Amino acid sequence: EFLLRDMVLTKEQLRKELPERRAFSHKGTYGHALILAGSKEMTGAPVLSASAGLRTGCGLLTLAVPESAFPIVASKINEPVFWEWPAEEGRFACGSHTLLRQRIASFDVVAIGPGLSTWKGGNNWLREIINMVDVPLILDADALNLLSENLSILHEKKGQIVLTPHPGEMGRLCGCSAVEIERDRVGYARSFAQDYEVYVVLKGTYTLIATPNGKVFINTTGTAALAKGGTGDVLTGMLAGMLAQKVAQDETIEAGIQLAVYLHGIAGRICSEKSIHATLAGDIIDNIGPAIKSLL
Ligand code: B4P
Ligand code: MG
Repeated sequence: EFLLRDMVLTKEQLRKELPERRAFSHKGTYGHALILAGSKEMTGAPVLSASAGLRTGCGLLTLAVPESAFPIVASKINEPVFWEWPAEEGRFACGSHTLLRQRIASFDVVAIGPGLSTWKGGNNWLREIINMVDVPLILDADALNLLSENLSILHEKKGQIVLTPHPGEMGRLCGCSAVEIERDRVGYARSFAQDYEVYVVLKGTYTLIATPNGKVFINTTGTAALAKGGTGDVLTGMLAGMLAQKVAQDETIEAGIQLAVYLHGIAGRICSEKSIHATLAGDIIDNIGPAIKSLL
């Protein structure tokens, strides 16, 4: 029981980790996040992730989308810098990493996955990125599905990697069903994180954070208001926004991951006060501010 209490994330511990907002600062102080998301059919996910990232406090956010999705995505959101990525059949084209290689040094964190879709050769596309990115790299949604085809590309990583699977995606990564994952959430998350030396954020009613060195933390702030499409994309954006600030301030990322997961749950709880049924992913974004404020 003592051990369990140690693993639960608390407000007292996390409020100390909240990035400071200083009077003498500018957008460069708070980091630059890059999010690669979207496809011709999925134009909502990039918008959710990018807004969530900016609301979480990063100074600058670049949103890369396939050019086929660009006009729709850009018409929905004003704040990111847009990057039209060459497209093939409506999604990110393979062999189009040259520009990323040139610009990679300007980002503090990279997130990939929401609304990406999957395609033949996608694992190789992802592999090139894993080989290139030396700042924290967040993989979610279809990036996890592409990864499942060949997990060994994780061994080629240059920087820290954060995976954010729900139990279905975790099952695909581990070669078993979501039901089996749910029977031993701590066990699966811990061994995967240790075997591949990555952070695993295993989502669910009590989201777990497993670290490369075998620690596991439990978040209890979630709510069934979050059980709706798009809330995972919001979490990915929040992680990117928070880690950008941590990296820009030369801090380690573990507490940043914890903060993002904790605040996502609190934002959900604030929404649930109005209605646990009617909450939309966009409402979670609108309540990131109040969630942060509740920590101060
Ligand atoms: P996808 O179709 O891949 O759904 P998605 O696009 O990833 O949705 P989204 O990004 O919005 O939500 P996500 O789950 O990432 O997969 C859906 C399928 O996955 C389901 O049909 C199911 O088969 C499987 N699956 C997903 N969750 C499962 C679970 N818990 N148990 C068994 N199978 C599951 O992110 C949702 C966010 O909301 C997370 O942060 C999560 O922690 C939070 N959340 C959801 N319900 C919550 C609850 N009751 N309490 C607290 N937090 C909750
Ligand atoms: Mg998801």
